[in-house]
Amino acid sequence: MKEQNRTVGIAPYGGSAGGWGALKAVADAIRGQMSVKQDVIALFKVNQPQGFDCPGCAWPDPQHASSFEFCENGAKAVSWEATSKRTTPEFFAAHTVSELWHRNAFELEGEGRLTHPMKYDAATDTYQPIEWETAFNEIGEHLRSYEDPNSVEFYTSGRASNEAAFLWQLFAREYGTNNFPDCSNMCHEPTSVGLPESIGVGKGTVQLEDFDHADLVLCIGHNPGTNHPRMLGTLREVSKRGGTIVAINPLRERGLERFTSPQSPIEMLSFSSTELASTYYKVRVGGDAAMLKGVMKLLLRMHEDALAAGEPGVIDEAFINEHTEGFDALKADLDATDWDHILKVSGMEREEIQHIARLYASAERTIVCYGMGITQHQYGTQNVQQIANLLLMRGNIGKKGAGICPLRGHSNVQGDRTVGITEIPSQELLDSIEKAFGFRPPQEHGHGAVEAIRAIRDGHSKALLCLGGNLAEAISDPQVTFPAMRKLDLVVHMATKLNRSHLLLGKHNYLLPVLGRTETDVQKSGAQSVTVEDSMSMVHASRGSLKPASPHLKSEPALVAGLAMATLPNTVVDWQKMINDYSFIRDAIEKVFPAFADFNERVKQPGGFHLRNTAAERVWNTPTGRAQFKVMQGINEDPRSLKCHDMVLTTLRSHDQYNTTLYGLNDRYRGVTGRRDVLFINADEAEKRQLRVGDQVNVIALDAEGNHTSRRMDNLTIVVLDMAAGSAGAYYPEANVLVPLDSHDTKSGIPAYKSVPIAMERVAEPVETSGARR
Ligand SMILES: Nc1nc2c(c(=O)[nH]1)N[C@H]1C(S)=C(S)[C@@H](COP(=O)(O)OP(=O)(O)OC[C@H]3O[C@@H](n4cnc5c(=O)[nH]c(N)nc54)[C@H](O)[C@@H]3O)O[C@H]1N2
Ligand SMILES: Nc1nc2c(c(=O)[nH]1)N[C@H]1C(S)=C(S)[C@@H](COP(=O)(O)OP(=O)(O)OC[C@H]3O[C@@H](n4cnc5c(=O)[nH]c(N)nc54)[C@H](O)[C@@H]3O)O[C@H]1N2
Ligand SMILES: [Mo]
Repeated sequence: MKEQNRTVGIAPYGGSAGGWGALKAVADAIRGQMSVKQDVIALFKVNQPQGFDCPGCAWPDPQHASSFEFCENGAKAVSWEATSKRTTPEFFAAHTVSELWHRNAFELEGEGRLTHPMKYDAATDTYQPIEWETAFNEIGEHLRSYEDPNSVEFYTSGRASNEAAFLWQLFAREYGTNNFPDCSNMCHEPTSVGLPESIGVGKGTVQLEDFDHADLVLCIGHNPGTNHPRMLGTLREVSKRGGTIVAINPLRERGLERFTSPQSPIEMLSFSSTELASTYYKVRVGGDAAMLKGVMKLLLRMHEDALAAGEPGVIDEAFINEHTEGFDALKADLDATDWDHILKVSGMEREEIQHIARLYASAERTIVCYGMGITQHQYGTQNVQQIANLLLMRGNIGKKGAGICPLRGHSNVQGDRTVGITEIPSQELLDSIEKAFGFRPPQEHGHGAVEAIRAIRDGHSKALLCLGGNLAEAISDPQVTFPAMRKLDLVVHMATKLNRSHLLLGKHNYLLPVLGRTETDVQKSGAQSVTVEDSMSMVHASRGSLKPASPHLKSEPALVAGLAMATLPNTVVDWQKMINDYSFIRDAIEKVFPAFADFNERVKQPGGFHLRNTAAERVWNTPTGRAQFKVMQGINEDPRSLKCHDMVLTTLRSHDQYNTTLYGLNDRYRGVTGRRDVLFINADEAEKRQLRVGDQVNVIALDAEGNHTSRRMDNLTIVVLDMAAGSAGAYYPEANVLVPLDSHDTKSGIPAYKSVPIAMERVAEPVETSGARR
């Protein structure tokens, strides 16, 4: 293959994040996907008090937004849903499922919105239209035929509204199971599991206003320029007012460095930008706990030195004494951790860690933001707890301008959890459901995502019902997952667009189309609103305004209620009443969860209302009533890795994708255009292996001992980026072929998507690839 062909679509990006590039990308998305008239209506209503909640991300909205909040990737998410393209029964009749299986995500979702309820017909190998009533009755019959309710899995993706998710868990629990694999199991589960142990609540403690008062914001392992672009506006304000932002990430992400605000005419016209992160540290993939331990170790030192010199210390002893437990154990652990190990695992210089420690010690108010770079590891839960430790050391929780800020993923993933989507329900939750509805929910815990796949693989689970999402592609290990899915007896998907999970067929398969968030939802009592909860626990209403993509769509709440009524002939729940008027669903939510008191009234306030966060008030909901310093044994994901893994791969989102949905094949800020078949490494690593940009390699996943496994990706093209040594990156979901199902955090079960030890072998005779993979 010719040299110039191999580097096609690879060129460094020189600009800032946002700016004209973002405006152009929005214009392209809108032109390509939807008619101009609708886009204006749609975009202006996104994140407005009377409009719909943007399906893009979970970053909160300023309370009194004067103009609509502009965001490139939000606009893409909206136009993707509001497309005028349709995946009709005629389309399905013309293409067998076997044929569609060979298309990639970009091509499948590119066909547009699903329009009719469909059922798979094995004789023709096609999906065929079916009447709603028939579909409900058949699915109900299948579900009633299983002896053990725990052989059914109820998956939830985080776009479902509070109303839909609440009915979903009610249906599953009345049916008799707590099997709730959900996207949160692959996302912020370490937050949900780790933070309750540390501070008594599994959510972030900050609100948007806190960013107006923070002196220091540490951004660890998240990529706001792509994944929560509206956050760049907040960071820009922090920076403009003189606050310090430090980014800690193996990749130098443009969105964390510089930002041109599309809302600022001056920045736009003068091509200027605001510098965001004043300091950028490239931690090695999986090296965060080591870095955090290094910072904490130095704080202890600085504290002792200060006290010895008769100066005030840097650790908040008064706070620690009054509010916490376990500090001595943490100290002992930090003392026992040696610097060689810290430096080797973090891949950072001691001076760099010292710089972070000094900044932290001198800041009065610190916020730590983090994302998937922290959670998706074998020690994800402990990573989160080390962040909590760091904040507790200086009393940075429950103080204005300070706190912990997990960047949630899907726009309502946090809300779904709040209203009961959990495989490990508390006794309190189960009792409240019993009291409110009069049936006794199953008491034993159910399956999370990885457990669900195992149960399906082993034949214990026979049915999978998915409220949105693309579980088969989102979860690790297609080698195991895909064949497992094909063993199912019943598969039901409720979705807006076609994806590859829908093409993994069991014995009986249904594909049911739903209304999107941008669309009007009219029920007996009139047009309905739903509610969502953002990353900062603000609950607000969302009401669609666009004409539904097809007259045959059902809203998610109506669909769930339809399934429940068809499955449970003796149900004690008045499903129909709640569907006629969603305010009755909110009344029911309020009955089960007292935090939602006066729900229907409070949600009418512009901007919604804030759910109480006890830790933010320094009320610690832990068994002893105190916040806990949690010790992490060891600082490396895998203690053996120092010996055998010289290269660890992390899986990344491009700028042109929403999880498994591909909007396009570009990754503007990382300089990749029209392709995804790439492997990112730094210049030294490339040189060491005598690799140049455009060369091809095969990537082989290693087991814990460093042996080659059968999991591999062939013919990836090398792209050199400014990133940490010993670290490689490839795109999710394609790179899931490298992640074994059993590689996950032992505490939370989250797959270790961001720490895959790999080996590389050079491809001697590079081959032409299509750029996009299946
Ligand atoms: N446009 C768009 N928006 C989205 C999404 C999307 O796909 N597209 N997805 C939504 C969802 S569900 C989620 S969960 C969020 C995800 O948002 P993010 O948390 O930002 O997710 P990622 O892009 O997976 O990775 C984040 C960053 O972690 C860094 N990283 C990788 N490994 C490590 C590590 O070991 N340590 C550290 N410190 N950093 C590391 C990567 O370089 C990357 O910059 O975004 C949400 N918003
Ligand atoms: N290797 C690797 N794997 C990962 C990750 C990673 O960083 N690396 N990230 C993980 C994370 S953080 C997450 S959250 C999961 C994502 O896992 P999921 O949430 O399961 O996946 P999505 O790609 O968001 O789902 C996309 C599909 O949702 C459907 N959909 C879209 N909007 C709606 C709607 O309004 N209603 C309904 N019913 N359906 C809708 C469409 O059919 C679309 O095809 O992936 C995880 N997997
Ligand atoms: Mo996520």
